[in-house]
Amino acid sequence: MAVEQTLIIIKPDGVARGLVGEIIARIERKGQRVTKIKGVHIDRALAEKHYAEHRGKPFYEPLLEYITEGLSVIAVMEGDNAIESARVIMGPTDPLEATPGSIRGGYATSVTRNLVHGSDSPESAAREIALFFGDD
Ligand code: DAT
Ligand code: MG
Repeated sequence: MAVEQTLIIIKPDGVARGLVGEIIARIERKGQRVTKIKGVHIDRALAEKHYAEHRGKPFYEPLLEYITEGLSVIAVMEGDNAIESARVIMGPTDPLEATPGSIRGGYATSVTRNLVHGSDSPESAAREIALFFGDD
């Protein structure tokens, strides 16, 4: 097992709906621990950097509008296999394909508004942690 760090974002509707504690707790119960956490209203420039790989895709503009619509909570979480472990708890990208026991499957209804982000690889995690916490 590898100890990893992953970047978790509770997206704006998750914060607005009061699901921050629930989402963090679900990932904690799987075995991860919070090492850094803060609230950020992500602006357009930061969103473009975070989602650079999706530029030009049909869902890119709605995705940027969504992620910039209000306060997000950004956390670094750490533990054994943190990256894949958090994504198992989150469920697949489309909440309608996610099992009800997952965060997305249980609490979200649309692929655009899928509540939570988790890094997808060690390289993404390092890039995203530097992007959101590099100046702290
Ligand atoms: P994930 O967030 O599961 O890593 P991703 O990196 O492929 O998924 O996409 C980033 C976000 O973009 C995703 O959380 C929601 C949105 N998205 C992806 N595919 C989409 C689609 N087919 N339609 C609408 N939004 C989509
Ligand atoms: Mg992704």
